[in-house]
Amino acid sequence: MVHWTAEEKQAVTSLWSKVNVEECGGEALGRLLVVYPWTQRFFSSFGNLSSPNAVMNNPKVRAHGKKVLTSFGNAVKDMDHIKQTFADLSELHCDKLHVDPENFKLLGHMLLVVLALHFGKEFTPACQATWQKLVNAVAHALALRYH
Ligand code: HEG
Repeated sequence: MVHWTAEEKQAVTSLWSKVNVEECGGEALGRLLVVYPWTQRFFSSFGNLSSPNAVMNNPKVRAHGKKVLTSFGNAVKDMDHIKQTFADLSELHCDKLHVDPENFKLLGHMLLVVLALHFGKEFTPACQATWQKLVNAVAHALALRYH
C-alpha cells in the first residue's frame, strides 16, 4: 500500500478543494485525445473529434472528463484505500471497455499538466511530487484487474 504523510495528504486535499472538476476533467481528457489520438477509439460515439479545437470544445468530452475527474476525487477523499475504491472500475475498464491500462498513466500525466497550468506557482515541486504519486496510485489501482 502507498503510504502518505500528513503533509502529503494536506497538499493533495488543499489543491483538490480548488479544482474545478468540469473544467480540469474536460481539459485533461481532451488533451489525452489530442496528444495520443489512438485513445479516440474508445470514444467513437462522442461525435466530432476531427481537430484539436473540435476535441477541446466537444461537450461529450467535457462531460466525460468531468465524470472521470469526479471519480478520481474518490481517491482524494480516502487516500488509504485507493485500490478498494477503484476495484469495480478496474473490472469495468478491463473486462467490458478493454481500455489498455497504459492509458491510465497517460491520463494521469495530462492531469498533472492541467493542474500545473491552472495553479501556476501554487503547483510547487513538492505539490507536483505528491500529485504524481497520487495519479500513479490511481493508475495502478485501475490496472489491478489486468494482472
Ligand atoms: Mg474511464 C467510463 C472513471 C480513465 C475510457 N470511466 C468511466 C466511468 C468512470 C470512469 C467513473 C463511468 C463508469 C460507469 O458508467 O459505470 N476512467 C475513470 C477514471 C480514470 C479513467 C477514474 C482514470 C483516472 N477511462 C479512462 C481512460 C480511458 C477511459 C484513460 C480511455 C482512454 N471510461 C472509458 C470509457 C468509458 C469509461 C470508454 C465508457 C464511456 C461511455 O460509454 O459512457
